[in-house]
Amino acid sequence: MDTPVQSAASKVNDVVSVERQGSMALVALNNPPVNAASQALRQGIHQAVSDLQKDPGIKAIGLYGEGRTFIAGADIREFGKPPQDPWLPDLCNFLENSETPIVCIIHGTALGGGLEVALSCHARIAVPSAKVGLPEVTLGILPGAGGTQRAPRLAGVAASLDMITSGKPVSAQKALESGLVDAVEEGAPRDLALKAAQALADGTLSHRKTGELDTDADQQAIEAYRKKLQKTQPLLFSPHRCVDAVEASTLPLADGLKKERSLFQDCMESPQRAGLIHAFFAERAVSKIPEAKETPRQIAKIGVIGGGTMGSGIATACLLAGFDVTLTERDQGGLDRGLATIAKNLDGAVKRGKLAADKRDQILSNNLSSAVELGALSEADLIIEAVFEEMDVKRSIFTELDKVAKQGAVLASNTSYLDINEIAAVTSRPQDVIGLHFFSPAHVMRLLEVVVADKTAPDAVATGFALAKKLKKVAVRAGVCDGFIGNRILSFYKKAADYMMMDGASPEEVDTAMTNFGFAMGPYQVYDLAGLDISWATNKRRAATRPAEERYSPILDRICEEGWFGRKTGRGFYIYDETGARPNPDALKIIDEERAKAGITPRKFTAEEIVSRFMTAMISEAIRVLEDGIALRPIDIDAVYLFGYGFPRFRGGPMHTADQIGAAELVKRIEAFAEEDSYYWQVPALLRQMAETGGTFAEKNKG
Ligand code: TC6
Repeated sequence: MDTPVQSAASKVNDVVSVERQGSMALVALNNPPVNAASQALRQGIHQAVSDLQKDPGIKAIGLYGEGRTFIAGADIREFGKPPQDPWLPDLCNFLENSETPIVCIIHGTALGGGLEVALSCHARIAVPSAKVGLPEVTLGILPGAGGTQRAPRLAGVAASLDMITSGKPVSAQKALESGLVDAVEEGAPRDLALKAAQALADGTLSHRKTGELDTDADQQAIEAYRKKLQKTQPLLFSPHRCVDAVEASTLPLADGLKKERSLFQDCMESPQRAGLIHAFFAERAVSKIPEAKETPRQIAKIGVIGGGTMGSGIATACLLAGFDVTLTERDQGGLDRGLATIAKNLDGAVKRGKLAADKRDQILSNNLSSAVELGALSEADLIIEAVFEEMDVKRSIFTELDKVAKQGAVLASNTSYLDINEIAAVTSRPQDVIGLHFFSPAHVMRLLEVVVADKTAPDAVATGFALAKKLKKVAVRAGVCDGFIGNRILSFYKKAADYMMMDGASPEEVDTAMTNFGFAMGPYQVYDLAGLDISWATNKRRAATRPAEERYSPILDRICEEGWFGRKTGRGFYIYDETGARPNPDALKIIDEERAKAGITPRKFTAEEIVSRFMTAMISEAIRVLEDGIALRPIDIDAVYLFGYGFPRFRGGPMHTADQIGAAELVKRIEAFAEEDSYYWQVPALLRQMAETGGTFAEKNKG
């Protein structure tokens, strides 16, 4: 009998190593942080498996990931660059055709190209906590390494369409039920790999061959998805190509793979791919701030001042993340309303399946307390003020907080526009004062602007970011100015929409043009949803300081004078009733009257012109926000708009869009618009410089 060969792991390259255990071989992947299938990983796997295939003593191979996960996908950073051998699709075909059978162990996540590698192996074992998925569609592409062909052969067409067009990962258990994995087992990946390789060699783990599909049910599922996606995602490119690719799984494998490849290339060339990948990195880039190395302060107890929509939403978000929350209000009536809103929000979380019903009861009885005086917040580690937008009210609250809050507590204001320096100045501890600007509904929207005032301590900033992580929000660092990043830009481009409305475009035309561009809602739909009274109050606040040269549209104020505040009153720019929303004819009458008063003969705006003016206005103010240092990098502005303002993800954000349009073209547009209003339309210095000397905002993200 041969003596079993045992070897310490030997390196194939920096990220792949091989260990021999008798007639079994283990191939370990170690490419932190997520074992992305970079060129080195692909090359290492290829090299390891081809060496092992040549060894007649090796009967089976176990492939597993070291660190926190199996392969989390192709290396996204390589997209858009010239492909380097071995290509992932070629590697997958090579693995599938290996004479020496291969089993892989999935722990952490096997996503995208990672799952495609797994599907090419001859068997798959997942640990119970593992997740598998094909999220390529969220990046504007499709599973291009055989996923659209091999998943249907293992899990069926309907289950694969669901996974591939939604991009959502599924649990190990679900993957087992659908046939994507062969077993779910507890254990360390290396141990499982050895055991499974042995079982594969023994024949106790079957080596599954896949067959061809072509049934009526499959064809029906394909047609159903095609119809559904045309309705739900008409603007997106890749989901439709995903369906086409899955349809090709009814062909012989080689033909299906060929079709998949060509559809994949179409997706790679689509600008949506670049926008969606930019959005993926934006979500992660924003946490790279100067204060990232600071140790955040410990937060367990949070105080929230104000039980309105925002305060209750913030309290809900904190409760859902496991914090103890004390809500305070001026009087019992306000407190009761706030507590009722929190209970309603938690009920909504139960209905959406985000929270178990018994957990909701526990939260309400154990983690939430309330009071009508600020003294109740003396134990809080973080206090978030969310009362209405009036500086005097905020100042008096912070003066009081300075007396009652414990030393070291972070004192935050949820103001959307006001000066945090002025608020901090009424306390004896400006280093603890910060802006935490949530977006409504605060327990749903992902954006959190962390507003850093002149004297805010670095560890208070780090605390804001740590809080966002716990709340599963995207925190973006912002400087102090009227409206910070998001609302400052919004205040500016809203005027561009209002000027178009004064000059002849209807609110509905503007909204339709912008929703067709990809926004979740048009500006007038947003006005109505947020409440016109809020914008009316801002208009009044700014009236005294509004420069005489600035053009002003009084339409919104006039609508508010009628008591129409948008959705909450059933009327605004639109009328809302059980039949849905339709343009408000009385608002249109006001618009006509105001045009006549201003001596304007209304003119026609094409959808293209509306988008051009709207986006150019948004981008030009975004550039000024960057010039003023209010945002750290262009990508921070993109994240604010993607996660807080319904900006179409496939367009990557305003600054990514600016790069697509090009600096020279933007300058040309602003100069043309400036012929009719040279006060509003001004070329930002940075844009002019970029138009003259070249350069992109993408480059500025790196610096
Ligand atoms: C595909 O596979 C296509 C195949 C067809 C080919 C023909 N590449 O999210 P985290 C980085 S498409 C490169 O904070 P988590 C990430 O940027 C791909 N880098 O961690 C971050 O870097 P930073 C399909 C990647 O534990 C760091 O890793 N796959 C990749 O919260 C940590 O990431 C996907 O779409 C990557 N693929 O979540 C999966 N993935 O520290 C995308 C991550 O320098 N990834 N990074 O900022 C994820 O969903 C999550 O990262 C996760 C881990 C669930 C794997």
